[in-house]
Amino acid sequence: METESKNLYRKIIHIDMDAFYASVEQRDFPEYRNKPLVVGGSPEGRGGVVATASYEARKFGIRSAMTSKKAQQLCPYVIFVRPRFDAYKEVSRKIREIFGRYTDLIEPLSLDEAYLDVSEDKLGIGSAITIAEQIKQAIKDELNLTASAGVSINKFAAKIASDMNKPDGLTFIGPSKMEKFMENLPVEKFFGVGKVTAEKMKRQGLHTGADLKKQTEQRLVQLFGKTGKFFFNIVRGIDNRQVQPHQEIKSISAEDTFSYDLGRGEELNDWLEVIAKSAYKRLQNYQIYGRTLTLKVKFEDFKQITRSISFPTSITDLDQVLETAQNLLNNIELGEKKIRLLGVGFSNFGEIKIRDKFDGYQHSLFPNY
Ligand code: DCP
Ligand code: MG
Repeated sequence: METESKNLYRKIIHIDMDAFYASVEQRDFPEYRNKPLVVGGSPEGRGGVVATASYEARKFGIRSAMTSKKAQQLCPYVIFVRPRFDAYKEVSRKIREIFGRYTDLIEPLSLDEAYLDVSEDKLGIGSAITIAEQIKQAIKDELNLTASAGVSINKFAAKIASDMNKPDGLTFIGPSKMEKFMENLPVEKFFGVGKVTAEKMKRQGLHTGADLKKQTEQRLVQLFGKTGKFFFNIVRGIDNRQVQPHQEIKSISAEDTFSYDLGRGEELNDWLEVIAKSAYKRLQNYQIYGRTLTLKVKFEDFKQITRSISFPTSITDLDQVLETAQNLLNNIELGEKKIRLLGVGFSNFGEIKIRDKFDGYQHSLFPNY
């Protein structure tokens, strides 16, 4: 029945801006247009590496992560420009705003790249291909930049697809083409297959998806550990990873409820130190520092208060954290009341960071089967 088949497959779009930093530079500085251009690095001094190269520079073989020296050898008159991260962040915000017209299920992977789940789009368009076309057009009209899109039924295929017809591409890998497509894919194209794994695969006679498909799941797990399971599924076109909208980090905190209520003079200060240190550790994990420290106190009667102090600059030092938290606690009129929970939090961050599903700020390439 039609209503049933309608929801059989997800509609996933992967969008990736073309030669991102370089295109922004060429857009903003007409003198760079149609010229071989490298963002990042400089041929003089200690060198540095290429962040990205304009398509004109790529014709000479210049690529991301190459040394500037090498880039200049390949094209002696290539132009080097300094990155302007603020400009790229601004574009990044705007493309996300464009995505947001169609869905709230947006998972940014970097400034220039995101997955969208448009299985149920806000405007009721229904066709993921049409949505991808509209997004590309909006990026052109409103930002004077081009993006490439991949449309498919899962994240993996959508991401591979967006890279297939760059620049300004739109590639659709539908369910009927999926398995054939995966079979023809060289092993290097699979997630997590770096040089070392690729070599290992080739030694085993595994060159393409089709070769992987002939292996049993057990064999793949034996060879490649947990990732083997991912390979087993992906060559069959199965990738159930959800598009996970990340949230901007507004605060980072740690708190603890005590096994019994504590009054002043008991181990309250010790616990405060433990909790403050744990909150501070999270800050370090995320590499993000805020100007405001907040102490949260819940009393034995479940009433809760917070006390904050804001500094002119970010709190980066553990001693400052401990001292500030201690001062805030000392200034609370406790009387005979006991405390059942303490929390220490940080906010007022100077930059935007995205919270991952992990508390460690890394991306998960592999689903947890
Ligand atoms: N980047 C970087 N260092 C790298 C790779 C990328 O600093 N080793 C930066 C510069 C890129 C941006 O990230 O412009 C986006 O990376 P992409 O891999 O999407 O590369 P581009 O957008 O530049 O090119 P493409 O058209 O191939 O997507
Ligand atoms: Mg890109």
